[in-house]
Amino acid sequence: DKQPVRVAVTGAAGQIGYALLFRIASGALLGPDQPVSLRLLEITPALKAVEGVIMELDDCAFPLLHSVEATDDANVAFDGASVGLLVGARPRSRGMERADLLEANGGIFKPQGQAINAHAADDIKVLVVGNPANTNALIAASNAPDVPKDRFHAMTRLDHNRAIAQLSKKTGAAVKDITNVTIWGNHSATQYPDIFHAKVNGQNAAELVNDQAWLENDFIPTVQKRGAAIIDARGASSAASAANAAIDHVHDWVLGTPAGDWVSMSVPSDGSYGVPEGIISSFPCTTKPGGEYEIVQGLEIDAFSRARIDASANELVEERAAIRQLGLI
Ligand code: NAX
Repeated sequence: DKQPVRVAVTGAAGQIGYALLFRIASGALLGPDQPVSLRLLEITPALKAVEGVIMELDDCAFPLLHSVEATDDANVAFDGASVGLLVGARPRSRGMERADLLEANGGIFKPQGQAINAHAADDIKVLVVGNPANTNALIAASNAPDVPKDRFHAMTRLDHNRAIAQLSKKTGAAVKDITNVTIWGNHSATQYPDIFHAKVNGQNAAELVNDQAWLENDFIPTVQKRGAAIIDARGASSAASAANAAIDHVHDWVLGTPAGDWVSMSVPSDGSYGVPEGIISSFPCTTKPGGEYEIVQGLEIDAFSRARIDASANELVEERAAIRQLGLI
């Protein structure tokens, strides 16, 4: 029998946490034969709510759930963890400037990076979901100097899945027949969903659609602003779809992407495609079982895509300058 893998989840009492934990415990994250041990991190006032979630996890009697523990101490939560899902973050409140938002999140992701550095397992893989996810991931990575930088990712898989869904609606093709979609840049309204390399039943998606007006005025803004549309309709931000995307990201990171396809992951830039080195930006990535990923190389980028990739990367460069100024990295 396999030894349990320890998975740390922050913000466990939140709405994404509630959609995420049951799927991790069911085997959707690491596979149907891999037992998991959950460590749930929350702020002290939310620990009681977490106890309620643990009662429900118990009541599912998941065969793969080896143990669950809740704590308000990051050093305990990340102790021995091989996977860290960093979901809890400080949301932007009314009138909050970007610097205030980054500073408030620095107060969360700096100590969590330090705790990961000191206590996580050697094979730790971290996915940051809490916004501003890309820059929060950079704060955590920068405060974990002994952990390889490529173990810190931010989530743009929800955007990737949203792009596939929109393309499926437009073309009438099944989701399973759509491959090679890419999200470039930041998980923000500047992100660039790219269908110029995407395929629908093996055919180039942009050529098949052949509708520049739809691309510019419908597809791209719909994907960029989908989070706001869901808040508007549901009265709360995306939770189940965000949890699903987090499962997809880590599942594929650990278990590999299908041959011929890729996924969008925000990873530390190595300068590929002219994206400034060091920022955590979204790229098309392939993975192999065991946890290595590679940025797909050699895609042709035309002027339309170039301008959009640059705009989103520039936003990340500005956020990096702001967290440097605040002494967070
Ligand atoms: P909730 O407000 O429901 O839950 C967040 C939880 O985090 C709360 O229970 C809070 O007590 C906890 N928390 C706060 N500080 C903490 C700390 N220092 N340590 C541990 N826990 C802490 O938010 P939810 O809807 O679950 O969203 C969580 C985050 O995901 C938000 O930052 C949100 O913006 C972000 N999202 C990111 C997405 C992405 O694609 N990258 C999409 C969905 C979502 O908007």
